[in-house]
Amino acid sequence: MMERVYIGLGSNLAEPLQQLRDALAALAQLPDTRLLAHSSFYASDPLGPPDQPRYVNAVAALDTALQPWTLLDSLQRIEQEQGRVRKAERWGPRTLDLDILLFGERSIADERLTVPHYHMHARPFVLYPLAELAAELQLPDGRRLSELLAACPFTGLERLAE
Ligand code: ROI
Repeated sequence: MMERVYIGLGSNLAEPLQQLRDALAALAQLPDTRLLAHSSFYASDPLGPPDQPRYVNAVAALDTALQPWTLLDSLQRIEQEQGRVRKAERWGPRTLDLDILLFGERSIADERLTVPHYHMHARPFVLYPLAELAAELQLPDGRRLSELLAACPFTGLERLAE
C-alpha cells in the first residue's frame, strides 16, 4: 500500500538552495517511493534566534510503501550525508532539515516521531508551500489547511523565482 507523505525541507547554511535541490534528488532515489512533486522554493525569516541567516524552505510530496520509521531513518541519513551536524543550540542554523509533516491519515506520537509535525500548524514556511501541492488538504484531526492558512499571515516569506 502506498501512502501520501509530505516532507518539509529547510536549510540556512552552505548554499541552502543547492542543499534543497540535492535533498530532492536524494528523495527521488528512495526505495519503494515515488517523488511526486515539490513546491516552489521560499526564502524565510528564521524562526528562533534572529542572529542566523534566512532559510530556504520547500515541501515535497511522496508516495511511499515505507513505514514511517524507515522513512525517518532515510531522511536522517540524507541529512547526515549533506553535512548536518546536530548542535546544542536549540533552533540554531542547519545545513539541512527534513521533517515528516504528514504521513497518510496517520497520527503518530512515539519517542522518535510526532506526525503531524507538531509545529506545522502555524509556520508560514510550511503551510504556504504545502498549499501549492494540496490546497484541499485536511489534517487527521479534521482541520483544513485553508483554515490554518487563514490564521497564518504570509509574513517573512518570499517566493523565489525558479
Ligand atoms: N526557520 C525558518 N524560517 N525555516 C526553517 O526551516 C526553520 N527550521 C527550524 C528553526 C530553527 C525552528 N527555524 C526555522 O528548525
